[in-house]
Amino acid sequence: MKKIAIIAVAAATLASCTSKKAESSLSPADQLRQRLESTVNDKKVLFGHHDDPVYGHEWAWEEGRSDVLATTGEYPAVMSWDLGALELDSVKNLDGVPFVRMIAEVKAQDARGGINTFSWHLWDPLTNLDSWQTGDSLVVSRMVNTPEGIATYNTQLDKLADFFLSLKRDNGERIGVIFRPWHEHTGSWFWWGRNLCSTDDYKKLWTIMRENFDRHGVDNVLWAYSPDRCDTAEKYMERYPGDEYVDILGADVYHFGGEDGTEGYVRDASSTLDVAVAEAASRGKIAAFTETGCESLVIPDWYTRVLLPIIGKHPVAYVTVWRNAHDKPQHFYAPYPGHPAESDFKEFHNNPTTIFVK
Ligand code: BMA
Repeated sequence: MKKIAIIAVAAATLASCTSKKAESSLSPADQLRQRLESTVNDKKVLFGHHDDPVYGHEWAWEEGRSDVLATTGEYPAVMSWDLGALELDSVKNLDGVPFVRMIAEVKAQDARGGINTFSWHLWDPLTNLDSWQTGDSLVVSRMVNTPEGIATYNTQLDKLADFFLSLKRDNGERIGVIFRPWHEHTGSWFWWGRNLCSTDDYKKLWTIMRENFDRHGVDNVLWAYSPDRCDTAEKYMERYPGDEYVDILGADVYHFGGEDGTEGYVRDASSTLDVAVAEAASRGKIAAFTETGCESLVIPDWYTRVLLPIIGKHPVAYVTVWRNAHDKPQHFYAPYPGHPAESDFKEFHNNPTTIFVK
């Protein structure tokens, strides 16, 4: 209830400072930008979970179910999705989520006052290798520098642009969403990673994408840049495509190694978010903790003891944890009913700073 009250007050404040005319002239992306900015100004943080309402720990594809809902009574305020395989004309994404269902859930999340964000674990358009195939270090170079590569990349982008344009409310208004392409590029586990392409070629992935989306008239996307752990601004900004291409400065940092890994996680998440927050502030952008988590929640009070202090020190609009796989029992990042981390997660949910939605 309290969370709904917060959203209602925020909405009323926004409505009172913005005339109806000015509001309707804002693009869906700019409306979402305002929402995220006011979240940060109010010192709140939206909680997010990947694929939350379509499957969870040991269940899949039921409607209305969610591990976060089952443990807290509310849905995550941010639903995270992945578009991988849309570019192949597949009806399901790389983790088996039907795109038709994803679109329905995006609408449902918007209707309950929540937000949607998308990543893209795509297949290499020229050789059809998945995102994790790093044996060929010329993939990006061919994609952005050869006529065949650019044409094939644009064919993929046409499909993504059409997908984003199709995200509409019942009244026909487009739904503002976040898109976070080419993520974790400061590591080298995806074929667009740091050791697999030049800085210039990485930036071209963004510029070609943006030109394509602009040609399609996509006006409902905020762009998130999300490096993996980086302890200096120099590393973080090395491949930043430019202020005109980015709205949200993120960080993808996971907690590995259980309790032994706590110190390293807190250090790396803090140093990366220090940079994201400082760069966002100096550029008029929004900072976010775009991906994190402690797999299996081997630390039962991880949410309140480890994560909450980090986000308390870093003004981020949202924090997103990765998925609760239905077919890999140890691969989950939010607790499910009966898990030892459940009561701590309820406490995290009840903290006055965290936002979930009904
Ligand atoms: C990884 C794992 C994989 C999944 C991929 C894309 O972190 O969760 O099982 O296929 O993300 O969602």
